[in-house]
Amino acid sequence: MTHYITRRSFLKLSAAAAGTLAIGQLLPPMVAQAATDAGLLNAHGDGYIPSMCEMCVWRCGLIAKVKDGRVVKLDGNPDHPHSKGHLCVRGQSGVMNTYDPDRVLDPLIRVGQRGEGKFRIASWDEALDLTANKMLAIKDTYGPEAMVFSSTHNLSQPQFENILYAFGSPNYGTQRSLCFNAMIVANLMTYGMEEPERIYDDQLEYVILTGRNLMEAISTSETSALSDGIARGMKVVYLDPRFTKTAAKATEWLPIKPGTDLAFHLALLNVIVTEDLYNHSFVNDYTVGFEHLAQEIETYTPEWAAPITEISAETIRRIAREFAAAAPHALAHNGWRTSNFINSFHTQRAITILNTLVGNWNVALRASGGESSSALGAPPQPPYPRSSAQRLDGVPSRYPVVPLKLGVFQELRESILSGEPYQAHGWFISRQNPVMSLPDRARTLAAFEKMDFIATVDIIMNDTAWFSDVVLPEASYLERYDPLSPVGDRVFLRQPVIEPQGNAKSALWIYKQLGERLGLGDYFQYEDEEDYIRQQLAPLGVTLEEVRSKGYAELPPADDPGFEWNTPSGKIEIYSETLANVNFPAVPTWQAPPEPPQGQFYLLTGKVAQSTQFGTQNNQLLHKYSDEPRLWINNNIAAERNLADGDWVEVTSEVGQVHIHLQVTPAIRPDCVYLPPGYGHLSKGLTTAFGIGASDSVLHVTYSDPISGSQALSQTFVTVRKA
Ligand SMILES: Nc1nc2c(c(=O)[nH]1)N[C@H]1C(S)=C(S)[C@@H](COP(=O)(O)OP(=O)(O)OC[C@H]3O[C@@H](n4cnc5c(=O)[nH]c(N)nc54)[C@H](O)[C@@H]3O)O[C@H]1N2
Ligand SMILES: Nc1nc2c(c(=O)[nH]1)N[C@H]1C(S)=C(S)[C@@H](COP(=O)(O)OP(=O)(O)OC[C@H]3O[C@@H](n4cnc5c(=O)[nH]c(N)nc54)[C@H](O)[C@@H]3O)O[C@H]1N2
Ligand code: SF4
Ligand SMILES: [Mo]
Repeated sequence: MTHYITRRSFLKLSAAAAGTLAIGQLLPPMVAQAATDAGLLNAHGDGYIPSMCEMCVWRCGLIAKVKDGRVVKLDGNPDHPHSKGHLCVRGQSGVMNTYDPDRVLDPLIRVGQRGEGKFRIASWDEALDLTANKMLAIKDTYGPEAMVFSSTHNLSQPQFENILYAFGSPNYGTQRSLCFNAMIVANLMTYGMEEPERIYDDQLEYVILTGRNLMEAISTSETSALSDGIARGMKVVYLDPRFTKTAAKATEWLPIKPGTDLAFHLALLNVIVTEDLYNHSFVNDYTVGFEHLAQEIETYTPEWAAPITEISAETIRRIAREFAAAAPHALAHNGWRTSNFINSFHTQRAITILNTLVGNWNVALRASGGESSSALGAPPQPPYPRSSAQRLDGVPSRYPVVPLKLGVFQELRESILSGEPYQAHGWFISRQNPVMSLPDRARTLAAFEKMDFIATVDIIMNDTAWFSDVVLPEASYLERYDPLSPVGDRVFLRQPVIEPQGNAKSALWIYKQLGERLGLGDYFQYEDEEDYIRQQLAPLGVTLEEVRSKGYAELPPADDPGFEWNTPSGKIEIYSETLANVNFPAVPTWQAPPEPPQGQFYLLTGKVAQSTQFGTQNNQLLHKYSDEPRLWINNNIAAERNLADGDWVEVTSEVGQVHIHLQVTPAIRPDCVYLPPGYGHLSKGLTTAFGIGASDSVLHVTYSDPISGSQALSQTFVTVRKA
């Protein structure tokens, strides 16, 4: 049967699915039993079941209301430290993630040309056999390294990683270099840890947010802590070329010139050192290299930074003094998506050092208790085979300080295109949409053309699945188990609150089945999903049955490392010998980023509260809350250029062109434009989202920060003219 995905055939498919639902979607029996025993479900099987949200990577605790075998409402679980009883608008709309009429509910095998959208429905056996055979053929002909794997952070990533490392490929693309490499690598070089936890206690008085738009780019716990802090008078300084919702809540909005945050922070360091406002005993006892910094920043005065940042010297000096006066109850937030410019690594290092100089460790920042997961069990498995092949993304040869698990995804794509140092032939993708998230979409599609085989695991026909040869449909987060999720001193359970629709399956099942077909069964020593979780829970002495009704189990408290850092010196490294050894500046130093030529604009990206990346625009509930995405342009510039609100414009960068309606607003600097992300889909299998807006990935030029490998997402310059 040829399944040509058009709106009509999707509707036909979904009508068939709805037919099966109408005669009674089932609750998973063991889950329903536990909820009934705990008094959460009534005799008809209606009531409440705890689980976890997956509308973004934050994984808040939820309580699903089920009625007649269907999920009808989602609320926050008050016991979860992230959500504390609340779900954001995306979390509350998660019902339509499961009941999206565009869900892929059967394995699909491509029958037309790539990108044509012609697929036929296949059985799991056929789709998995085909996938395994193609992967093994590539391995036999070119070696395991010719298979590339990529996935974005999720709970079944350990099973995904088992497939790739046991298969023997070193080529692993994650979203991290498009997201937070600069921040993570800077933290590793300074504190020897990926990300210290930020403490928002009642004492915090002063926060500097560098492009961290917490009111829209949501992390529930931090977003609500920020609101609470503002309500009790905490001062918030917010740097962003756009007036975002966080700017609206901040005490002070500084519309900094893009790419110059480094100059701003270097000048803060200059004032704090030259005016002797730093914490001498903390610096003496717990840091190395202060004198190198003091020397480097001598010339970085507020007067030097003012014309660069377009923030006055008085303002910079005042903020430095206020920050130091509030210390240690002061926090310079190191951001999350810190992939803006090729100097973002130094910006991040400057921020870590600003925190260090005022000695806010264990007051505003502390070691994160991330290692509590080591208290969990896991099925036994053999060690991975050693891969002698070079990684295609240039880690560590060209990126010596980037950890392997971070990688440099956009460089991996470049190597596929160049065929150097060797040619990749296959790509296995899960829970990721590189067609949209990598810069320069045309190059990503060209890289796909070089592939003999592409397989994608997703819940909908995302743009990457649209260009794949096989699509393996995962059950949605309300329909499946995942490995446990440790958060602080608890471990949370994702459990199915309804049975999967159609033939969708959990990732735990999919990877085990694929692993066995690849001859890697030893890496998947669990009977089924419940057995896997039982093995995880075993050392805690609690049963899965006990965890089901509460949704979590307690973990033994993690050790508090206090004032110990996992750096070569055991101290906070203001000067990093590790960086010096590979010929990178060992203390932050000014690097001017490129600026747009006359008449062009910086193209900015930034999250919106009602969608997650590129994966939720097709959600029919969220769609209702979303305005048409338009290109923001400053009102004075629009007037100068005779452009009006709503005009249809042509936006052109050196690599691509899009067309979009204009939004004329004073809420953006005159030298910038902003395109809300997540639209401009290529997949016609997304019938709600297709045809709306434009994708900035068409315009983004590929630039990697040479130290952290972060893609510089604000470093694309565009022209705008009436179309
Ligand atoms: N609702 C929602 N929440 C999310 C997500 C989502 O998709 N939707 N995604 C999650 C993820 S994966 C991430 S990484 C985080 C990201 O959260 P954030 O770190 O806040 O990142 P963005 O929203 O991408 O960008 C923040 C701001 O940076 C500004 N900006 C651009 N260039 C510069 C510059 O040079 N300097 C300064 N100071 N600002 C600049 C942009 O105008 C934008 O407003 O959000 C998380 N939370
Ligand atoms: N232009 C531009 N590019 C960017 C950014 C930007 O703001 N603008 N942001 C950058 C950042 S911060 C990040 S983190 C990356 C994100 O980049 P990606 O990770 O590539 O993008 P997502 O849209 O988050 O991809 C997640 C995919 O998971 C699918 N999915 C959802 N639920 C499930 C599930 O239960 N199972 C499975 N198997 N799949 C599921 C969704 O349908 C979606 O296709 O993009 C980066 N690139
Ligand atoms: S922040 Fe929102 S979308 Fe993300 S897990 Fe929490 S409720 Fe879900
Ligand atoms: Mo991200």
